[in-house]
Amino acid sequence: MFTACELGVFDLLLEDGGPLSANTVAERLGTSADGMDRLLTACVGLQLLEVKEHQGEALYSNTDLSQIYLTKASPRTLYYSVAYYSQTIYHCFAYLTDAIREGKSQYEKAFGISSQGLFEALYRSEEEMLKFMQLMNSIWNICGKDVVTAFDLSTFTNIFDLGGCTGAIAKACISAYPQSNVTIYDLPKVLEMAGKHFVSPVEKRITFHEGDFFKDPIPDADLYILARIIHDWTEDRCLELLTRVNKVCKPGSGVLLIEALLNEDRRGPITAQLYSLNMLVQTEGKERMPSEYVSLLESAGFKDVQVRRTGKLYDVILGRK
Ligand code: SAM
Ligand code: ASE
Repeated sequence: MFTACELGVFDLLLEDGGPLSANTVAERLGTSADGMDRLLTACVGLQLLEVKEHQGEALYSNTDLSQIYLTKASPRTLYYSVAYYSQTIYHCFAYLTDAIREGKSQYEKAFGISSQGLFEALYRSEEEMLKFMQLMNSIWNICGKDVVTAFDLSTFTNIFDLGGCTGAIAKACISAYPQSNVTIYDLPKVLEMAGKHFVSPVEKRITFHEGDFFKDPIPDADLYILARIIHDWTEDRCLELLTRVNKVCKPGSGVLLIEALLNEDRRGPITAQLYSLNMLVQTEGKERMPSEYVSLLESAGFKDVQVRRTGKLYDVILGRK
């Protein structure tokens, strides 16, 4: 799947329209004929391609699944997620055995780098930063609306998205809540990239605020969203960050965590279980159960903590000061 995506197999079959032979695909994409023939056959086995015989020749076309999720131009594309999994996460998983032995991230080992911290490594070049941001952005095309509507957030009009990255959650918020204004709080270089590639200046209800959420002031707001932030960090760092957020909250203000929740008995869902291994090989964090988020939020001073599952990949936890 990774290779077919990266070579542009699904994009070619979409653009061309008609079913194509392995030879034609190989020619158009500049690959070996034999290699492409085997790859397309394997994609049929994975149900990513359909094949039919025409005058003794096998002709390939996309399945609905690959057309929707694996072509670059689709509004629900996961192309950029697949690219990141292929180029980055897959390499870290090659060291999963070491990660389990040592109980720590293998990211620097996998890429032969050394750095001060997680995001210094992830953002070691503009190219890497953009790839990570595209990964972060893509899943919200599929479940952004579900996470921002799991609770009624219409009473919150001044929203800060801490570590808001490409603004995907901010866009989902302003489209679900006509009264809301959202500020994306993130590191300066991330916001620079977000402005260039992801957020249009026409969008007056989205603004940027540069800062380091561990060190710099966090401005006043009635709701703070932290999507996939807590799962990146150690228990101590999480408590430090949530306590900082609690300090700037007024009574009645809220904090909304968006994360992939494990079941309380940790027997599932399989996506969250695998994401937790992903957090191990790549970060200092992990995926958590609802009770763990409730206790983190309560330790940071929040109360009335509620948990909602969306039935999709990511779930939500709402706390109040
Ligand atoms: N919330 C986005 C989402 O769910 O798609 C992005 C999540 S990403 C895992 C973590 C985000 O936190 C990145 O955009 C990163 O740049 C930002 N971040 C990391 N450390 C930060 C810091 N110290 N201050 C502000 N933002 C930070
Ligand atoms: C992080 C999230 C991720 C840090 C590193 C990461 C993911 C991959 N590497 O906070 C996200 C995985 N989830 C999806 C839907 O791709």
